[in-house]
Amino acid sequence: MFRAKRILVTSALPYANGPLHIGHLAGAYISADIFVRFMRLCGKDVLYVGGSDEHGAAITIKALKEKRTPKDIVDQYHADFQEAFSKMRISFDIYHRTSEQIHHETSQEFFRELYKKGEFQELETEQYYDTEAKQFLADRYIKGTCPKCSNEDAYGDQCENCGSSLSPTELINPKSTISGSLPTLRKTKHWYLSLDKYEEWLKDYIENGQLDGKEHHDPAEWKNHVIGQCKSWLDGGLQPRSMTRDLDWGVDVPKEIPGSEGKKLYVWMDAPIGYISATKQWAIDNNKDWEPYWKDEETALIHFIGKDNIVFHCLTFPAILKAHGNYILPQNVPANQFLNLEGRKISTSKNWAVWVNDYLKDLEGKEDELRYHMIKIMPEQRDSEFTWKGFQESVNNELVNNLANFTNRVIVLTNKYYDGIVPEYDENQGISSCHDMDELSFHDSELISLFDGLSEMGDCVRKFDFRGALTAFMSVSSQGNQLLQFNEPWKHVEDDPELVKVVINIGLQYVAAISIACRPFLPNASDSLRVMLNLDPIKETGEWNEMMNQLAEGETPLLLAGHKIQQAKHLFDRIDDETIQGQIDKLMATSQTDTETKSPVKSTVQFDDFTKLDIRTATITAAEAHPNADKLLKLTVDLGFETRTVVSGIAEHYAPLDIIGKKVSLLANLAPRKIRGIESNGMILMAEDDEGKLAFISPENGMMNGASVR
Ligand code: B3M
Ligand code: ZN
Repeated sequence: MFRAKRILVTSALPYANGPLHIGHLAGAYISADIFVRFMRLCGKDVLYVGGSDEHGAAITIKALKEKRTPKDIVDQYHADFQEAFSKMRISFDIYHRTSEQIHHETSQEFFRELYKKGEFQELETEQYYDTEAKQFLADRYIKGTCPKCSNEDAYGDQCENCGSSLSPTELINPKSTISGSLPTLRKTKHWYLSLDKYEEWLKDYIENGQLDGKEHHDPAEWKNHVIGQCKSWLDGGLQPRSMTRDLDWGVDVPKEIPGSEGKKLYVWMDAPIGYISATKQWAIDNNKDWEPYWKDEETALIHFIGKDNIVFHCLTFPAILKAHGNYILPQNVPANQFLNLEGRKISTSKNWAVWVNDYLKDLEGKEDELRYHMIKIMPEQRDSEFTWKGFQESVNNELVNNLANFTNRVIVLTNKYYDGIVPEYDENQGISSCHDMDELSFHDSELISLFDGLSEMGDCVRKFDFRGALTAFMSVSSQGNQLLQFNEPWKHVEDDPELVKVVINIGLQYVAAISIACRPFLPNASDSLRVMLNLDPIKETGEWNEMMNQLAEGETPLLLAGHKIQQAKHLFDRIDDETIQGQIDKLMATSQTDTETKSPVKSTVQFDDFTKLDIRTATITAAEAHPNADKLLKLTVDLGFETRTVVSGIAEHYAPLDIIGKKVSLLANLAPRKIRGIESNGMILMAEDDEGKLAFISPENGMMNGASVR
């Protein structure tokens, strides 16, 4: 697939209605940035576009609340985003905005074309209307109870608690978010895209990677959770979706279309087209042609997004592109899942978040450190969690103790022993290395390990496995450290100077490779290492390929003997407990816990009622996915005196392999029940917080299985 002639990469356009938090970064930006930097290092023609999503109810509601104009709001947050992205070194080729005229024109052209082709059904329906505010209530203008999960704060278009997509009339107890009043129904006319017409075509695209009978991509390369979400939409059947709204902020429905007055494009109609208008603007600014990026089949289009945007990028936008005609479709949509923070869901309204611009002020100069930890915990396949302690451990144990320790030792020793000149070494130094490739010289065999480590990293990036890529990269640094530990050059500089020369020479080749390989993850460290090595800064124009060729051929080293390097400078510093505690305190002090959502204590029971429950300690000895249900696991638990099968609804929270061996409490005398075809004998007790986070009720270590809990 990456034989494609050119690659067009997009990151979701964030709504310009509030600052960026680390969840945004983990979702769609750091991942995309790793990918584009790596592809540039491979010499690919890659264009990376992004921008602010400045339309939609998210913006106008914020404006209403703060008694400001929407324009004022989007100007503020657009500037905010630009600052955050540039400091975090997210390397967009263009960071655009949907309020630009070129975007209005481009999305209107799409609407016009679809209209001309008869892709829309004009439907008059009854929609909620706020008589006080004199406004129709679409999307976020209306709140109510989710019919699926009973969350009381579900929006008219989506429930953020369970992820269901909703329409306002499905909400229980609908309320206007403008006035809080009970809405009334009123007739209005809108243009609906017949998504149902594309259902079979989309199925073929998503499930088989086929477009109009031709192979388009290999669905095995897509993430399971992305395909899974699309399939569940497709299985539910696609409905026509309204592509317009009664609003006064957004892209106008083209004037010449009868009935267009007061109508705006639905934000999810215009926002993805923002990728196209950004490309057009980039082409104007750089005197290039935009069309090959969107219309040539030799372009691979990749969308980086969070999981809440999957349906729009995998189903709606492809249908819009298809309906328009002449556009390519996404080759892959490597969406990430959600990042939680210190045990809870990130929440803007409760201020439970790490705001990127706050981080950049409080921990100035530690941008790479944040990138590193976010990659390490990136929610690629399932939700993951950011904790400040985890962040500190990553920095101190990995960036400082492994990476900086290695590069620093090599650079310091080179300066100390050889005045900073890369030492010449004796080819025939056959000192045993940690690897048993005795037919090769020590130097060559070490460089082969280096090559292998880097190849592994590259393979992972190409598969969108960025956590794996980071692990492979850090193993290269560990190998370097082992080289030093094993040969202890500092002990042998007098008694075996030839050994020391070859060890330092290898170490320097490693550091030179690291200065390139760290680029996608740690761009600042890459710049610093290049200065220390007295090499040109990385321009991301094919340096990876050049390096891999050099290593494969084994003829030209990455750093030539005789080259003079500079002094070492600290690459990373330890983060102390005080800094971390400061951040934890700040989070706790500024967040609001919502006491209303705490479930009230149930009515009183008598002791006799309680003693009817037979709760026992047990150990999970086997766990596997339930063959007939995504949310369930089939567990085998050992009670000491017997083993049992228990079906438990925890598959979305725990991977089977992670819970084998777990001590648990089991309600042992619950009546057996068949759950999706498997008989369950008992119930594992779990604690569940307001955010739906689960934890086992585990007896302390050492307690035997089968003990009574009372
Ligand atoms: N603005 C939703 C979001 O920020 C939306 C993405 C648009 S991508 C075209 O999550
Ligand atoms: Zn819900």
